[in-house]
Amino acid sequence: MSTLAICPGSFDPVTYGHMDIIERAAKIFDHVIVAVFNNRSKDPLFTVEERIALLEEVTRDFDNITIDSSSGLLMEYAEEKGANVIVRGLRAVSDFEYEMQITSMNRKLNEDIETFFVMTNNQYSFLSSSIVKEVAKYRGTVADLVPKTVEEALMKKYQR
Ligand code: COD
Repeated sequence: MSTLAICPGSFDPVTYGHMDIIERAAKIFDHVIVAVFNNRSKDPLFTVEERIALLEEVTRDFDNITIDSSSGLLMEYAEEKGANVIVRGLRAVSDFEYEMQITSMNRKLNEDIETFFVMTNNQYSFLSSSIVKEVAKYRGTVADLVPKTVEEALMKKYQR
C-alpha cells in the first residue's frame, strides 16, 4: 500500500523549521502534499498564492512533494485526497496542548487518518513564521532562519 501524507499549515512564510518537518516526512512516506490552509483567525503577510510559490521553490528538488491549498476542513481535504496520514511538527512542550486538542477533534472527524508528530531538529525548536516576520520587520537578519528566496520575499514585503 502506498502512503500519502499531508503536511498542513499556514506557512506564512515557510521557514527552515517547516522544511525540516516536510523533508523528514518525504523520507518516510511515498508522497507528501504540503497543504497551505487559509486560517481565518490569522492575518497573513503573504497571500496563499505567494506562500505556494515559495513552497514550490524550496521543495523543487523533491519529486515526491506536491504543494496545494485549501480553505476548508483539514480532515475533509485529507479524505478527498485519499491521504492515510497527517504530519505535524513538534517544537517544544508548549506545542503539545494545542496539537493534542486539534488531533483529538480531527480523530473524531475521521478515525482512520492517523496524525504523526515529528520532532524538529533542536536548532529550529525556537523558530516560527511569526518570529521570522517580527525580526524581518525590524530589519534583523533572517538568513539563518529561512531560505534565500523567502528572505528576499520578506525584504520586498517590508520594502527594503
Ligand atoms: N519546527 C518544527 N515544526 C514546525 C516549526 C519548527 N520550527 N514551525 C512550524 N512547524 C510545524 C507546525 O508544528 C505545523 O505542524 C507545521 O509546521 C505548520 O506550521 P504553521 O505554523 O505554518 O501552521 P499552523 O500550525 O498555523 O496550521 C494550522 C492549520 C492550518 C493546519 C489548522 O488551523 C487547520 O487544520 N486548519 C483547517 C481547518 C481545520 O480543519 N481545523 C481543525 C478543526 S479542529
